[in-house]
Amino acid sequence: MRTVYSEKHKLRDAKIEIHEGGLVAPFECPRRAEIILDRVRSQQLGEVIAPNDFGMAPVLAVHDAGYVEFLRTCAAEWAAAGYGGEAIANCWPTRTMNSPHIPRFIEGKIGYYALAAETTVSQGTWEAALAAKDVALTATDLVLGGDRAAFGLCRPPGHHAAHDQFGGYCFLNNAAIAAQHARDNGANRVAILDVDFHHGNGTQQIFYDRDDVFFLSLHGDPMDAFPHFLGHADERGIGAGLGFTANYPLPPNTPYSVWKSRLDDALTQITEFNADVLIVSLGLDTYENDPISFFKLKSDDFTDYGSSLAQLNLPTVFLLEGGYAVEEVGVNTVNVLQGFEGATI
Ligand code: OKP
Ligand code: ZN
Repeated sequence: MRTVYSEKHKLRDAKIEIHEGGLVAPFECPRRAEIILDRVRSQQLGEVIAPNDFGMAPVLAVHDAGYVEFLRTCAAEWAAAGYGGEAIANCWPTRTMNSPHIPRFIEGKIGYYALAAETTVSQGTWEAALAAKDVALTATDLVLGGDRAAFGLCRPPGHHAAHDQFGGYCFLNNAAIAAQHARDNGANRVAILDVDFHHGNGTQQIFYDRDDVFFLSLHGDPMDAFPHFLGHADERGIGAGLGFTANYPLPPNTPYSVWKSRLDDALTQITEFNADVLIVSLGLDTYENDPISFFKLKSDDFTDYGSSLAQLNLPTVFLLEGGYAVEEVGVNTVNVLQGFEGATI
């Protein structure tokens, strides 16, 4: 399969992340993408191509215009306020302060649009996020054009980004933008399968009331893991969307055998949905040695489930999300893709 990659991911190179009571170098770092690209090349997965520029329309099809303008201007407004470092939220409209007014000053505005504080908006973040959505859209076009599958090597990731919120290392929701693009270009039903360790709260929120995009996610139970406030099994969609969201929260130390049985259930639901296109939010942080996650998948397990995904026999777009065991993230990513390609259907 072909891989879509943009060097512009390197423009997302934040220096700090709030983690366990201190500041650390961000887990979501440029080296992740370089290691994955190296592995794609050394395993000769297929051609590596650059993205096309799709402009802003596919972004505005799923994200709020004010939010997008905030992302575009945030780093500059932070600097213009005389603030140093990287733009970071420290105050939110919480449960007891939920007025709809959006502050004009950047310190309030960033709190309004943030869903978590670990993620800064550094210089270059916007340009990298734009490149990532173009990577996702280009990979989607390959599949809409007849490729069996394609890999969008997206960075920064996207699945935590909601209609008008960033956080969890995500700014634009690449998978949601891709799914809507598929809907607008001939696919009647799109399934988004999120296998990242973390719940894809942003993707769920964007499609929660819709019956044309089925969102399914396996993840660490939010009672124990980020994003803490969404991803419970009783979240199943609303209105027309009821039954078109499926969550599989799983406990600490979940082994592959248990994870795989939940995956098989999700795959059955995707088959019954009769999807035209499958988008996989491909996080590799289910790996046993991931530094911020608690599942126990081994490298060979990624090959195994890649082969199961192929059994759906659907045009499939893989979009990179998380995975922070940097030295192994290339092997684990390409294992999924080679498991998919090596499957006999
Ligand atoms: C982004 B993606 C761990 C805190 C983690 C943010 C995690 C973002 C994950 N104690 N905080 O889903 O891989
Ligand atoms: Zn994750």
